[in-house]
Amino acid sequence: MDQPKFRFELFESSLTMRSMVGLILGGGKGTRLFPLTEYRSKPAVPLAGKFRLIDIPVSNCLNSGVSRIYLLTQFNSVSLHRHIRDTYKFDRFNGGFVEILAAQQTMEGADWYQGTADAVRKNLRYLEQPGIEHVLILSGDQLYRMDYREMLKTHVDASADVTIAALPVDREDAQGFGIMRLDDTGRVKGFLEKPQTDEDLEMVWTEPKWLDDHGIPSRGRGHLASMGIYLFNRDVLVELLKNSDYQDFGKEIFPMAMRTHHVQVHPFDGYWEDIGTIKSFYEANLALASRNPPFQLMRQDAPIYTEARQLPSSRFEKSEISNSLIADGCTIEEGVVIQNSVIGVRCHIEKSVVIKDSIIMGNDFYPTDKENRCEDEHPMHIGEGAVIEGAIVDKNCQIGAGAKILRDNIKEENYDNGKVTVRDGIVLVRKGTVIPPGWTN
Ligand code: ADQ
Ligand code: ADP
Repeated sequence: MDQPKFRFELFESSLTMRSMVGLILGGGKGTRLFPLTEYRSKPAVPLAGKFRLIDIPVSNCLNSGVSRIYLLTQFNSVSLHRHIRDTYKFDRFNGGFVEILAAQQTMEGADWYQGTADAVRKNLRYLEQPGIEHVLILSGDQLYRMDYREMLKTHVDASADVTIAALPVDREDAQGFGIMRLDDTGRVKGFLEKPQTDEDLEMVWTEPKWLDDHGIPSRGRGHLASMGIYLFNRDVLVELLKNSDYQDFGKEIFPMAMRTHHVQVHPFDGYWEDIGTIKSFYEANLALASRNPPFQLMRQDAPIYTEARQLPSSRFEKSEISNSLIADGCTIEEGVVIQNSVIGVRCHIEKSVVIKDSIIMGNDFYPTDKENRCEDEHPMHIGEGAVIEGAIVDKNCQIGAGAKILRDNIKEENYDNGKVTVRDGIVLVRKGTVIPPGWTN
């Protein structure tokens, strides 16, 4: 008896998702991820050895049935274009696309996007096309898995104009987020972007019991943070943006919208990390390599998509590898020790190298191919006996034999000698850097 009803609901929900457009905020200038964003835009920054940041929100969209996706970016890099082009291919029956909308000179303006709301406003014409009922606005630098169909259900059940996904956080973390105060039905009655004072934090406090009563284990957390994931009725979004010149969703649009419209909360309590800073990016990558990763990359029902590179399996000699992700196309020689690390595609790691608590982004070419060697004939490898600890090594670097890149050798934060820089206590080796044999940071 239940079967036909279930089928009907599925059919109905897939129709509704087809009238939704995903809009991913691909970032300002990406300064907090510098120097990983020195030559590429933030959505193109490599993640977990073989993905790029943009793959997370795009995969969440595709797995939720949202297949029309726009990506807003300030700084448009060739690698982002190439990645989108080579990864997200749709057939004509599906009608899907992932389209990059870069800040550019148009009749409407010649400026960079001034803020998140301004970025969306400058692209309203894509949202005003027929057949779009809902617009899902997402951040491009977060690691989480969410079924947006559940969010749409919350939105429709509450007859809301706008729905914001929210995560319980403690008082200390609350200062870094947009925090909401709710009424008993989950309708947003107060919104403060990054409250700092005790008085402000008190104003947007939610009784943990409310969360527990609504099926979200509060574990004492009394603030509901906006995750930067917004579902708008298309017409409401257009109206809010056209009738104001507000630049920012968190600071301006929501405080206004909750007074004039029905803004509902969609509570969420899964793993969710903002990976917009070097520290959070580093920690999230290493967490993915840990024994019990908080975010599961291996999920048949909700895969994370990325470019299919046609690389062979990695090859190892006798080596000691633990709590690490090793991507495709790598060669790892004898006596290598790799702990708590992420090793990206096409790495060639020579004998007796030690890599701990580090992210090695990998190479765009096979380092062993003679024609791919750089002008000084060093292959893009990690040379024999090199030691790397607490570092992020961007793509296409050559680390000479016996070189040492160690967090214990950091002398000062923000130190920068053009090859190596320090951010949040992590040593960063810039893309394409040649570190000579025996060099020490
Ligand atoms: P923040 O992340 O601090 O807080 P913001 O800097 O506006 O807010 O960034 C939101 C997203 O938009 C990020 O992915 C960012 O890269 C991107 N972005 C920023 N400026 C952009 C621009 N000009 N053009 C295109 N993309 C841009 C927000 C909310 C908070 C919420 C947190 C959750 O304002 O209320 O709690 O996200 O992380
Ligand atoms: P990023 O530094 O952001 O990772 P790149 O611009 O280096 O990105 O591009 C990475 C990918 O593009 C690699 O797969 C590389 O093989 C490929 N690639 C690099 N140069 C070219 C090129 N000229 N034409 C086609 N593909 C290229």
